[in-house]
Amino acid sequence: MRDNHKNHAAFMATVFAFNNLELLCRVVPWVYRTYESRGFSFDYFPVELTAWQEAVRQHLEPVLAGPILAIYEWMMAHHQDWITLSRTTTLVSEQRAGFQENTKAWARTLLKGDTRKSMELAAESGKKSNGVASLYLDALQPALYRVENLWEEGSISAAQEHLSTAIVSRVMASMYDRITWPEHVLGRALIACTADEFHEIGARMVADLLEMDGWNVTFLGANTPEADLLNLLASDPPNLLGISVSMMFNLKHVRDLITRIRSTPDLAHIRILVGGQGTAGIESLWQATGADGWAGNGREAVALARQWWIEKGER
Ligand code: B12
Repeated sequence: MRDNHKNHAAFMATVFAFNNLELLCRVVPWVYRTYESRGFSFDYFPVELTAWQEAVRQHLEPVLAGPILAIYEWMMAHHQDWITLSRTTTLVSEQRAGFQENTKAWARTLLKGDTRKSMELAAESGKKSNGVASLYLDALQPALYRVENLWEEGSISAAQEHLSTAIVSRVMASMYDRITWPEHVLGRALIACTADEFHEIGARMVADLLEMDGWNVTFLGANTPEADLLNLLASDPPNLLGISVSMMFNLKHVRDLITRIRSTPDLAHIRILVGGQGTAGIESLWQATGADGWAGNGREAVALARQWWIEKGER
């Protein structure tokens, strides 16, 4: 609960910083649903929101508190609507999740903790042409989204979700060894997750797929502190920076980072691509981060990066 309140503060700060109420409309029904599936009464929310209002009143000057309190009032006035939406919508639609015929089977294998079978299935896929991309994007990604649905409903535990992710990481590491890597015919790319962002599998898929397309890739993984990332960029600026963000409360980090990069003359030329579930579904969101472009999945990321590289060569 303490983490969730910390996340609430960071999330509301993002809503205000981006001045984007659509964010609330996506996330509040999800919060209602996940809490209810874990045994909370919906009556909890008016109590929680009243407590937040009280905190805002206590800690902020009235002139600053006023607009914030108005948003909390609006959220409370729509309590019944949030309940309805929590029962009728999902954060990631089945269509966007890209569920395939084999998704349930993969999710079952992951949830059972069957590492060997996962490795065998992956090795089979890897032999086909475009097999690695297909394994990542048409099998593992939808399977993890499916795991998410089950976690959200309260049908599986956090431990089972961790188990699935751990197997996916091991499968990806095993594929890395099997890939025939092309020459580095394109530029240098650096892929990172923002500070406080612990979801790294999607970014890692993007990193591997870019490398398979001929980029010379550096992958930093989860939770990269902003100052350290800026130092690394300054020491050897790449042509392309990919930033991954899954949690919407981390969007502010993305915007702050990009603002700093743009205001540093030696880095201002870097093309910046953003992606991850925290940027998906609301176009104005990624645009407000100041990035040059957005891609919804690994294939789109590779296509856009290549297009940028070709455009650059033509200039
Ligand atoms: C595994 C997982 C975790 C693991 C991550 C471990 C790891 N090593 O990565 C751990 C346990 C750390 C975790 C923690 C949390 N998680 Co989590 N997690 C997931 C889960 C089940 C899978 C994530 C994943 O790997 N997906 C598969 C990848 C391949 O998909 P992807 O990330 O979308 O990536 C693709 C695209 O988005 C895009 N892309 C991604 N990055 C980039 C970057 C660029 C540059 C580009 C162009 C494209 C791009 O391309 C990728 C490949 O096609 C998701 C469910 C889901 N829908 O994904 C929840 C999920 C993301 N988590 C969620 C939550 C709530 C949390 C926690 C807050 C839980 C908690 N109470 O502690 C914390 C937050 C931690 C933090 N500060 O970051 C929610 C977010 C909901 C929301 N409101 O936004 C989700 C959606 C689950 C849910 N439905 O409730 N989580």
